[in-house]
Amino acid sequence: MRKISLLFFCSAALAAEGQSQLSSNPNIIFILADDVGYGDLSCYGAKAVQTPSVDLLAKKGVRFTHAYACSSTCTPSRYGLLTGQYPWRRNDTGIARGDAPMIIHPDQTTVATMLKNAGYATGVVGKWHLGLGEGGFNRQAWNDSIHPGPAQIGFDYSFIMAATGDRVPCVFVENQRVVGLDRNDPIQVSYTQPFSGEPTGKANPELLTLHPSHGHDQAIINGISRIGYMKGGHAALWNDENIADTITRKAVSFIENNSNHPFFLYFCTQDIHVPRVPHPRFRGKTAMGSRGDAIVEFDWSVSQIVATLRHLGIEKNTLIILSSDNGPVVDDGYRDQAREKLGDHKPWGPLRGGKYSAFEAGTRVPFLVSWPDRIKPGLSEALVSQIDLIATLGKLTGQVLPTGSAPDSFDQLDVWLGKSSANRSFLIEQSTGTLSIVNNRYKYIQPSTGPAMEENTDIELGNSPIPQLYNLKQDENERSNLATKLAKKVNSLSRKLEEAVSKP
Ligand code: NG6
Ligand code: CA
Repeated sequence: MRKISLLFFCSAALAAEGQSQLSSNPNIIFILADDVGYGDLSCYGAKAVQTPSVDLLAKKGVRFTHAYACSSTCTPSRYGLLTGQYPWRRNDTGIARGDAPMIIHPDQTTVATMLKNAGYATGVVGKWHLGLGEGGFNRQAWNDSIHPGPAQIGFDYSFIMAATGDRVPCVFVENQRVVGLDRNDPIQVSYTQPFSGEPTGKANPELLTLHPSHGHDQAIINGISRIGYMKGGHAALWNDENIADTITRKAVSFIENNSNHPFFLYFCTQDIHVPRVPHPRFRGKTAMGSRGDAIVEFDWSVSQIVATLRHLGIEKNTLIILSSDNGPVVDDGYRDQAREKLGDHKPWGPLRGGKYSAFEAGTRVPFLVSWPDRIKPGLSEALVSQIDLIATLGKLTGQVLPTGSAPDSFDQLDVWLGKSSANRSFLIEQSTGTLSIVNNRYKYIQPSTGPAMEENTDIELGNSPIPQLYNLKQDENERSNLATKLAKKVNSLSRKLEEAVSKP
């Protein structure tokens, strides 16, 4: 009898504790822009485009100057962000095709599974690009329920673009079913062969309203040729100029539907990835053409999220993290005048390189953390990485991660909330060609045989057959290779990198 009542007492106490932990937990929104560079936002120095809503988050929160994405392209960057495992620990995390199988395994712990366990309502809206279902021609269930998908890695709700704006299928997928599909017009997708009778950008350039500059000459959807071939699904096709409106509306609805208990929203914009087709109301808002206008559209999406929180009275207890998945690119495959109209604007800010690159602009990205109830506004120069999202939010919500999960993620809560300026002890950057390690403001780039320059995008990739060492404190633009002069430093950093690669 005594035993039973004791047990009852304990579980009631635990439940009460869980409850109070939960009710004091903030809502969490991670806003992830696509290809927005270190210098693309006015709070990071841009003059040719104004981003007042993003700037307000920076003003109310902590703005980081040394924050990194896990990789200089999208799929690996997002893989690291959600799992806390560096993407290069696996060999299947490169830029995913639109018919790629789901890359994160359902048995992996993600930020979403962890927060779901903590009692959060979890949702993902926008660009996914992490593979879906079983993948492959004739195996992917585009016309049925697609498994596995976001629900299998912790997201209660999902409204996503399967891959990217420039890859087929050009449809939205809500809770793992294609939205608006007409059963009589099934979707077929192939990344190897065109469908006979279907026009392509290569064969039918006369049908295009936006022409490719490189690649992107396969299926034509809305007058824009894409990567991959697609047939059918006409009623389900998205309208490019409405993507920001559609996904922002879905993000807002998710917040409204979950405003009475803690929620986690992972909101990934298509802006400012190619093809850049901002809604007509944003056209001409900058002198930079569609790339600049897409930044204004991104800022608008942010304004809608914040206005919704304010309207619902939950702005103060909502933690917003805003960042980008990789560095900037000007011409990423379409003749959209981005290069011609760039003017003095520097998407990479004071950094060298860009998307795809081992130089800093590849992975050093804007990073803002705002939580009006708890954060004292400020600027932080601390070395931080998106890889730490899961451990940091685990600490915030009192979650213990299962052994073996998120091996590269460390709790940085005090730093992210601006209470500490301690640097992460070291971090690893991944480019399309090599790995680099940053430690105590020195950066070592591992030798690699890839090209120094990507001609199409006009980006310096940072590949070199000889070791590179830069002092980022004195030489942020990575001009002076100190590898010969500081051979000891090269040795210690290359050893540190090898150690980290061989065992997490
Ligand atoms: C590249 C595409 C580029 C973009 C990128 C992925 C070509 C020539 N280039 O292969 O346009 O789609 O992949 O971008 O096809 S990311 O931001 O999703 O990583
Ligand atoms: Ca990207």
